[in-house]
Amino acid sequence: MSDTELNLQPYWMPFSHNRYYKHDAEHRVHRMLARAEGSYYWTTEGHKLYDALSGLWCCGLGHRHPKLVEAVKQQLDVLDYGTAFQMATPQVFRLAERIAAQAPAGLEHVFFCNSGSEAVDTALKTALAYHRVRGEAQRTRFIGREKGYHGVGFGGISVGGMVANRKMFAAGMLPGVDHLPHTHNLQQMAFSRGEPDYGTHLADELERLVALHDASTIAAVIVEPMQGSAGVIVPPKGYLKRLRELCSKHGILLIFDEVITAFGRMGKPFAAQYWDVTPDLITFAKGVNNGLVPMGGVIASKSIYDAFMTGPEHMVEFFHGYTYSGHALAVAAAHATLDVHGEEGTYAQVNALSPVLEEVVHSLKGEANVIDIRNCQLAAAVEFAPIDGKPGLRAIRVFEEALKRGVLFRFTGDIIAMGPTFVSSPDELSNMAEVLRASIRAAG
Ligand code: PXG
Repeated sequence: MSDTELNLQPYWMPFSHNRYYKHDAEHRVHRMLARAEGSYYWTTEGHKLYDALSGLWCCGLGHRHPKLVEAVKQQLDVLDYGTAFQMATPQVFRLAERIAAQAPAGLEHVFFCNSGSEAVDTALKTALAYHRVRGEAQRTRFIGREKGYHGVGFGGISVGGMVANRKMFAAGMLPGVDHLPHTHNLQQMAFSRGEPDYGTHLADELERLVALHDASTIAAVIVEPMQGSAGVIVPPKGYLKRLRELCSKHGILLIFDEVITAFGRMGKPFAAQYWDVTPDLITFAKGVNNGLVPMGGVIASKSIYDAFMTGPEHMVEFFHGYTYSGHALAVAAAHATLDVHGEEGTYAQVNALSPVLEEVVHSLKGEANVIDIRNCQLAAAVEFAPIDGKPGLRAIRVFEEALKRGVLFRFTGDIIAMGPTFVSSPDELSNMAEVLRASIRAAG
């Protein structure tokens, strides 16, 4: 079916400029996907696009990896949907065991859901209920961070720190949420490679919030170890360690939202290991099964899980769960993903590619309107000075120029973000950066 035969109105596109996309065919050029393989998409016009964000950060192994496709096909021949409450499959138990085995020591129990937003909801609810079951029910406050993205549930937008995602829904926000300051400071850290030297002290703002609210009212702090959606904001050196120390000192749970960082992008199973900081809860989604079938989850420490395991044994311990928790197809895809990580040495691949990404993106310093370049393992972003009075438009123009040249970037505000597939070659990364350079020049 060609673009012109499509009725574009019924589909309300998520997080998209619906009118810009639908009203002008020019704006849809190379933006209708037909198929994908490895690190590439093909559009309905047959135009080939290098996928510079691995889907939406989820397809690190590339699209339609044969082992993953086969695993899901085989699962379909055996069991489609298996009822999730009070029943289970051997595969879901094994998957939890495998994930826990890769997690930092002490994080031993895995709760499954279907997205990052649900994982965040699950983690926040776990934190609240945990304090309640151990007799500290007054610990109800959550601390998030400015510029944080924790999905789109009411919990996630409440602890999140992106104004556009919050302001429309202000009336529905969770009460009792406060925020740490974000750590991005253009004057102090523009063009830092990897972790910036500046900003460690910003973790101490938690002490100020504790002094304001009293530790006894605070349930948890939730942060993305690396802020992905805000445009790859890398934690200052020592920042996460300091947060960990302060949370431990005050009996506050630390939640790492690893929806983007888990399962490969940091060159380790989890960012917690990359930074050698162990939180009490980790959320994951996306990479757990390479985006093949929606899946998310939370990994909880032994002490959190154990705290729930009280009362009569025949009773439900945690009144929480989803129809599709541990969906058989998602589980099959996740097993295959973990297999491929082992067989193909994914983490080593990411560690080898990351310095290449750093080199090629930082080579864009000096291009017109580029005001910052950031990178962290296999994630990077280039930030532009906005066009006067039209914030966001410059990045859209760069995005459109890049589409013509065969690369699909992610734009958000005046930032172009990159999260290449783990299976990209150094040449593909360098081509990606050169396309970005040419697109910046063409966009003017
Ligand atoms: N937490 C984090 C840290 C995320 O990055 C979510 C929760 C929500 O996940 P779901 O599965 O509910 O969408 C995310 C999602 C981008 C981009 O361009 C990032 C996300 C999603 C889509 C685009 O950076 N992150």
